[in-house]
Amino acid sequence: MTSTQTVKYLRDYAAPAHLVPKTELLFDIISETEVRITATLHIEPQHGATELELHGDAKLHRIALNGETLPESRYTLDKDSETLTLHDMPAEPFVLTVETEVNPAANKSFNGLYASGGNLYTQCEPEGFRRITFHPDRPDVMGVFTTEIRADKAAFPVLLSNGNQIRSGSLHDNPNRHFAVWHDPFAKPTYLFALVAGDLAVRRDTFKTRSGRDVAIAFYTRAEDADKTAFAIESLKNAMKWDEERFGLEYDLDIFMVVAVGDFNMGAMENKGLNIFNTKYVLADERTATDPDFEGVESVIGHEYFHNWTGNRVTCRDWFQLSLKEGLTVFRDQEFSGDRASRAVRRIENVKMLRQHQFAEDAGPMAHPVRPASYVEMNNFYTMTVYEKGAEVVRMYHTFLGEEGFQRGMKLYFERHDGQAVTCDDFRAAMADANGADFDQFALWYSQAGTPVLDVSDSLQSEGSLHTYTLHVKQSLPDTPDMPAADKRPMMMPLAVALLDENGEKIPFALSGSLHTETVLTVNQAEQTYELQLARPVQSVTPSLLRGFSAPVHLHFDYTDAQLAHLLAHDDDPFARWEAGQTLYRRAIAANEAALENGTDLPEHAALAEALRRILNDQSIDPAFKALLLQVPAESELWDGRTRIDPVRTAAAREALHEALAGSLHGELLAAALNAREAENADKRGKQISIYGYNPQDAAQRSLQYTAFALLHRFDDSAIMAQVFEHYDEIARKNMTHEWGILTAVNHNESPRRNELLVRFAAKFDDQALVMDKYFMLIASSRRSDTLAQVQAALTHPRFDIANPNKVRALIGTFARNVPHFHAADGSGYRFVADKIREINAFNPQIAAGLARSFNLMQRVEPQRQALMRQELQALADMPDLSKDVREIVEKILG
Ligand code: B3K
Ligand code: ZN
Repeated sequence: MTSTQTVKYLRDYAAPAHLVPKTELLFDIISETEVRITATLHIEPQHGATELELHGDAKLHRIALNGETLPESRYTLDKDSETLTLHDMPAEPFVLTVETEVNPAANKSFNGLYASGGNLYTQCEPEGFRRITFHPDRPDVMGVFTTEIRADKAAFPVLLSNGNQIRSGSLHDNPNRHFAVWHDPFAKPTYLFALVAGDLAVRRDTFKTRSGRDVAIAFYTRAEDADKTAFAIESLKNAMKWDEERFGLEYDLDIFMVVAVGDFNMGAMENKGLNIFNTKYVLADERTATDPDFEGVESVIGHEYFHNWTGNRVTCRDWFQLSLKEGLTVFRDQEFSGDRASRAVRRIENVKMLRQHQFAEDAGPMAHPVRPASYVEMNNFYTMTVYEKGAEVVRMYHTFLGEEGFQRGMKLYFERHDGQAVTCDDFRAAMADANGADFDQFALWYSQAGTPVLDVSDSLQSEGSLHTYTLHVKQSLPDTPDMPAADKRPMMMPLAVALLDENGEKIPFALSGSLHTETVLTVNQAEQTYELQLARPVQSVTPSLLRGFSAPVHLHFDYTDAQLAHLLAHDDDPFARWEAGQTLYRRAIAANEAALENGTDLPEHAALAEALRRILNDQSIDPAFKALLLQVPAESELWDGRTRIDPVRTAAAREALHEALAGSLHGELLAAALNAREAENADKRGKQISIYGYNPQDAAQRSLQYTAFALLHRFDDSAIMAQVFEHYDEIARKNMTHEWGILTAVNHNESPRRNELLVRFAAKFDDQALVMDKYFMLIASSRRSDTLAQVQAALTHPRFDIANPNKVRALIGTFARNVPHFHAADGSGYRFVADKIREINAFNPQIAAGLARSFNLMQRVEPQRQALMRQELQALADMPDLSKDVREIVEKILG
């Protein structure tokens, strides 16, 4: 392997030699293919430094020092590291003027300044600013920005940048051109810089802060999308209010702008005062968006808004600290969503996502701590670990300290660090100091990768009137590529527990003097024992462990199936209750898998079906929670801790469980689906169709309805198909959640009728880009035997565009998660995805690197598939022009 990658290490951090407290930018937009940028940097050398290092890869026209053009002999430009070194600079403050030129229309990496549909947009985090001009471009170099934009009035009527607009008007030399000047009074790093120019519609609103200031709200979209921002605007206002009420944080500028763009590498970006969003997380109406889409909009709008304090006002010292802002802001957006509605359901959804994706990352070749120690391409470290595990780490402070203590920590954090670029240790110190708590050992969460394992066992002893319940907890940490288990030290974590008696009642117990019905144990040693004195005699104890998923770990306890059924029936902690069901599902699928491997009969799973029957019949359970209880773990969770995996067999075993349950429970499932439909319709008779909008209560009923419906299709697919065909239009007319619910349920059906439905769906929404993404997702997620052929055909669909990240994620990304097809034994799935990585690598390395992660499982699949995967990855690694983004991932997987 030819690897000449430059690795950056956290341990090499050095404070900046030059500060840039003030930056003036002039963007002269000639056309979408030509933009000239003049950057005026007010530079303050530190400690007499005279060699200035800037980063950039834009076309450089001129550099001037205090107004005098510098000869080329005064600087060296290293193309590989995109570093411009200026020699013999003054040791006193000076002004550097840099003139560059870029071609936004040719920029298909969507990093830096790029064109989309004739408009111009920026994306600068983490290092996109250097695609525009030259600057130290590191987050600990913060400054105040003033930005002037000049452009043609007709082609670029809207000119936006960060902060407040301080001037605008026509240009004297050309009345067809205009300008706008924006000033952002808050010092910020370059990664939060943003510019938008183009022909956009705007929808305005206002928000009054609790101190009585009026904040203008403006949402910019293409004209044809302007009618789909109402929900996002409401979500923003809810988020602004929530941050005031729960965190005491108020917005600081006079205007908050959001711009939606269809070409975007990720979800959204928190640029100061000018958020730029993927259309997917702004545009939503009931005809085109599902309930989870609405929930996604609310949560991402919240997330980006919350960054204004956790990210922008207090930012990261260096990119290794990314979780400082991301883990904290994910925690905040999760709390926001939980406070809005269905806290328990939201929590379980977050845990599901963490376990499916972050646990898999932690168990694979890309495993890294929440604060990575090294990287080649920073864009590869916007990971589930940094975001989602990072949020769990923040949640653990909250669990230890409680809401009040946590908020005391937040207050101290802002008192100490407002306006600064800081580290994860600074956050930890604020939490500790504000509460007199000791979080020294807790620091290991930031440096040790891999999911910890807790092996828990128990015993019950009675002596006279003394009943002692003992929990024994053993903690272990796995090997990860960066660190062997032997070098890892025990971590500190909260373990929330309660004890259930034979009736499902919580048993009060005494622990260190006080009486509890549940408690949070502090686990901080390799092995430890907790003795709980029961307040009354009991026949048996069933422990409810890791309640609320109190720590991001694997917990093993040798429950009997009967104990799990007991928890599933009675536990009052929704996570623990759901988890009991999940464990039963995992056991059932493992039994199926063993039977498939040995060629024996599949087990019947009668006891599990019985437990689920009680759940289905229990009218006291929230329908959204009931839907979650009916969903079996995804394959990636089932592979936890395993090697020599045959992914297709796992998928078949999982599918066989679905079929068995559908067979045993079809009466109950039908009743549940019909009741849920009835409940949703009850208050709507005779009203307009638009009443089928999003609200959490109706969403819960729809979630249950279509979870049950998808299972029913496994029981009797031809009857369901006939019914769907007859009622499709009538159901689909209600809203997209209904339409999507039907389509996903029948999407695996081999009959031509399924294809006909998809064709109708695509024809109906041909002009709706976000719905066409759904169409491509349906094609790519089907278990039908011809799926690869359909995916290949979809590549030539007029609405497919390989340059558009949403389309790539919808078609190719979804296919790479389609277990039976991606892991097809003949290697056709691997070959297809590798070919697309090769193609996309040429223009959008970030998106290509995202797809390369699909091969993460390579080391853990059985030898034949492993060889097929290796062959594809090796071919990629051998490409001379492979981007450093993709190379970093591919080489790590190859090992
Ligand atoms: N901070 C951005 C992510 C930037 C990703 C760069 N590859 C969005 C967010 O987390 O809010
Ligand atoms: Zn974020």
